[in-house]
Amino acid sequence: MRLDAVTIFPEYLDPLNVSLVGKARTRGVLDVRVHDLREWTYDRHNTVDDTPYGGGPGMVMKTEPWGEALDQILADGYEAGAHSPALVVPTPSGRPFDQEVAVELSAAPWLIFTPARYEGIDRRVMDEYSSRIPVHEVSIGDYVLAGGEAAVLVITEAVARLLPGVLGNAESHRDDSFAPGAMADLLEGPVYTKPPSWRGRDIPEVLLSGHHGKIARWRRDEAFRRTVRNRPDLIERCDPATLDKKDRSL
Ligand code: 6GU
Repeated sequence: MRLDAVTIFPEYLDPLNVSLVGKARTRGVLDVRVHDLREWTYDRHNTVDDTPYGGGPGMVMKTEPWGEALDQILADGYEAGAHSPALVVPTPSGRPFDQEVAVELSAAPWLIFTPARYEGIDRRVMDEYSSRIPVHEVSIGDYVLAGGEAAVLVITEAVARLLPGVLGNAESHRDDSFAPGAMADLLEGPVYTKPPSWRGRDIPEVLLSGHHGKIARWRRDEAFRRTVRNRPDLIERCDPATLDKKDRSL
């Protein structure tokens, strides 16, 4: 997968060199290119923003630097053999980013992120590019960040770990909270490792029983309890057929 990101703070995206995403890059699974939007400014102050038409607080990012940046990145990418680009526009007014969107984006061959600062980008930029390529406006939660760069890190990590050959063990996705399957709509329960007793706290005995049926039942009950406590909204909107009689008694 090819990833481009255009930002006025390229160093904010340095963490893309670290850990899982960094490893995906060195393995050649991910081709990441970070660009400085100010390369496409031509005045002495490298201006990227201006006052909003109609008045109001804050500043709006200008059309011309974004248009030139995106035109050049698209042309260079096509030239290098990339195809089927899509824009990912982080914005608090976008569609909620969740595991389903992550799976959808992980199937794309080429994503171009446009994290904005200030009050956002002049609307005409997205109108222009959405007439040419898919544009996904996404929000990572119901709070306001100072800019979209942190969202780029979040989205990239969620997408990269779904790419073939990135996680060591393909099974690692299976029990993820929010993964489809038997535990769909339930959060993951608690996990334990050695030693069996620590500061007087013993691991739940069932995990030492060797009884796989009992262990599976216990894990499901713990997942259900945790979901009721932390995310009652997930229980409300789940398919009742995915709950069993024992869930209802908890
Ligand atoms: Cl994607 N950007 C900004 N600036 N704030 C956010 C967000 C994105 N998602 C939630 N809040």
